[in-house]
Amino acid sequence: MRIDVLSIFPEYLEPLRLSLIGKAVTDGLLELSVTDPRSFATDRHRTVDDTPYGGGAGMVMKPEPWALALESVLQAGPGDAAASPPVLVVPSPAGEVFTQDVAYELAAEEHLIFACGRYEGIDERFLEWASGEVRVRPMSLGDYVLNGGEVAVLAMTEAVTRLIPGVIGNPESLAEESHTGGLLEYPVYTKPSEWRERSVPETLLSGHHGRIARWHRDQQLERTARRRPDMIFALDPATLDRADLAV
Ligand code: 6GU
Repeated sequence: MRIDVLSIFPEYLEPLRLSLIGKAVTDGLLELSVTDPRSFATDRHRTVDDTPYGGGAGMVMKPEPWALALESVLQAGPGDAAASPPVLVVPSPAGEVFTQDVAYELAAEEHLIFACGRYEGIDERFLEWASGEVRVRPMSLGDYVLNGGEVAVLAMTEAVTRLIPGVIGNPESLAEESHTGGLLEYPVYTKPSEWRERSVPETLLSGHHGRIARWHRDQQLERTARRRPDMIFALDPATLDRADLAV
């Protein structure tokens, strides 16, 4: 996979070089590049933003430097004419909510481009024009406001790249985690079995695989019902067994 990030604060994306994502790059599983639209601004002051038409607070990113930056990464990208066009993810609190399902969809793509707007966003005409070149997906992390898309891109790229085969050492850890299977993860314990007068739940020490599996499942159901009742209502009833209904 290739990931391009367009940002006027390229240093903000430095953490992508660290840890598991950094290793995916070194291992050749991921090609990662950050492009600054400011380097495509042509005026003396390298202007990338201006005041909004119609008034209102804040500044709007000018379309031309973003279009030139996008064209440059489209030229440099894998550019397989037979493949479907790249996906342009536009982080915005006004976007579709980014979920684990979206992360799996994006992990199957050949080329992802993230356009990090700052301030009040990018001129809408850039997005209109871009939708003729790429598949545009405005994406939000959730119902709160960040100053710009960079932090959201760090979160989304981590969620996506860890799903690329080979990035995570043990693929079984992907199958069990929260948000796969529609339930939150169960609580976990390690040694010692007694710590500050607290014991590990007895079932986990029993060595009885059937009872342990049932305990895990009950914990998932209880925790999800308490913390995320919305997820319980969204469950497919066909995925429930008789014992689930007793929880
Ligand atoms: Cl993706 N971007 C910004 N700027 N704010 C957000 C967000 C994204 N998701 C939640 N708030």
